[in-house]
Amino acid sequence: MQAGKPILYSYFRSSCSWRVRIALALKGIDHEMITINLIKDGGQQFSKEFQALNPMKQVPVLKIDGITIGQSLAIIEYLEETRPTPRLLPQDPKKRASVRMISDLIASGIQPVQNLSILEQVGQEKQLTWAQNVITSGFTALEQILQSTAGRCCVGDEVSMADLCLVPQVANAERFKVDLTAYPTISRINKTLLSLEAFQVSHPCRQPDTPAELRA
Ligand SMILES: N[C@@H](CCC(=O)N[C@@H](CS)C(=O)NCC(=O)O)C(=O)O
Repeated sequence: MQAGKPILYSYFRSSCSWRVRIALALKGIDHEMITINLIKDGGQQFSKEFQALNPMKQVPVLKIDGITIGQSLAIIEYLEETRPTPRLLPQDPKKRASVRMISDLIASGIQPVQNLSILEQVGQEKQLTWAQNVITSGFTALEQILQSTAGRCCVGDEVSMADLCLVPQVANAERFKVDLTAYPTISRINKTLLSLEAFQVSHPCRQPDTPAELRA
């Protein structure tokens, strides 16, 4: 049976969706997009149809090659294994470990603790400080790690999965008004990556579901 075009379920502002959008853009994978509004109508991620796709009720989800994958890093690793060019995990096992360490630091240590559903539980009044504290503590560790791994990118000079995690997390930091002056390496790498086409076309300000006032 012929599988159709891959379908990405995405929300413009979702940093995890942005990771996958960058991977698809870098690897030149033609796909369709279905947007899931995480806010509207109490959140479209809670609909029966979407829960059937991802019981975690989160984006991104990618339907590809006849399977459905949730979890952005699992999606990126699948794309890497099935469509290896350009490479997003270095060949050298030590560099590969660094890429995974940085990706996990962001994907397990920062983003989930400032995700929408957590902030809702923290409450309107405290959520800005909460998010700022989470990101500051994660970025302090990351800045230190990058001192020994970074070149032009998070690990050496080649764009990797770690960079796909970094840029969307910096966007979250900016949205939560985190002062980035204490993180010169993070800021430098972010600036370099944002000049690349794959990061620009996948940017939250340029998605089909980006509201008019946030388009750029
Ligand atoms: N570990 C997951 C996290 C996915 C996640 O947190 N997605 C957020 C958007 S970035 C979401 O769908 N949140 C919906 C909610 O909190 O209700 C991944 O890497 O894909």
